[in-house]
Amino acid sequence: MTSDLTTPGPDELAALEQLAVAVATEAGQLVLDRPSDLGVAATKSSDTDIVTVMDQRAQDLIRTRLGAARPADGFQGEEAGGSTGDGSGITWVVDPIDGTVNYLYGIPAYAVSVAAVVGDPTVPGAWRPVAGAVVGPALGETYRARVGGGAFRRRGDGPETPIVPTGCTDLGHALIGTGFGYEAAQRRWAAEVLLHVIPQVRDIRRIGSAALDLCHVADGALDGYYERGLNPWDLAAGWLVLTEAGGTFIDVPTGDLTWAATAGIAAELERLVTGAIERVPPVRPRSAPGPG
Ligand code: LIP
Repeated sequence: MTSDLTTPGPDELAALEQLAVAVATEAGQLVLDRPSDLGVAATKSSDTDIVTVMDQRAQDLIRTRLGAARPADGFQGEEAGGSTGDGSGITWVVDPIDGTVNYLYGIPAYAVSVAAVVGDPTVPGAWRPVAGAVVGPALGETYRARVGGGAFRRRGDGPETPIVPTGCTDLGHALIGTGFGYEAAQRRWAAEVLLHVIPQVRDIRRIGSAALDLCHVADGALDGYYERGLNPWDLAAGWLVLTEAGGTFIDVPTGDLTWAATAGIAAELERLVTGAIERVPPVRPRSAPGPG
């Protein structure tokens, strides 16, 4: 994959965004028809890191559509099977169902996340999104963004509206999202960090989809979010929706930590989370991200 971080021109950006919305919407309709006998088809990093047949079917659909439209692009999906592409400078980073556990349990907080990125998404810190979409089919929500184009949300058949984060400037009144990961040691670590965070904020929400968490900071449903151990496909599209909405996004590749916030509390949240992490014994390094 290329190391070129050049942003495509405005016409290509608009086309990439439109394609991301189209394939995420189609995949969202596919997974919305949730089989009554849905079960766990496989596990990955742990026996609670699950894959359903719908994760793979949705990724196969997205990859087929993107390959037909832009055959020279690379592809990196959460499920098995990626490609480096043929020199277009664009790689699609896709989570076919972000919030898979919610999907398995019939909880509507899950989303299809599709992002076009430049650079190399297999190398932390060496890539960035330039267009993307997050579609929550059970929530009837579609978020879209492209570099320089702003961030928008459509709910159901309603009008598409521009989105902005809250004006929160006091961390003690901030609603903060987070997550805990799939490995027991990682969840214990995250819970111990949370013990230091939760008394200092309004409250915590654990939605279970990083893509939706990031979009909810972008549209003001959350004031901030942090999580450790996310993969590129969890955050690629939500990252761009957030920054194009005017939010602050920080992905610390070395620390494997992601956080997002409305600008008024971003520095405070970073200090709080960093301070909490310094007070908690480190967890063994997470295995490097990779499909499968
Ligand atoms: C999920 C993330 C969530 C995190 C979960 C899991 P998946 O992605 O969106 O924020 O807490 O551990 O990583 O596995 O459902 O695509």
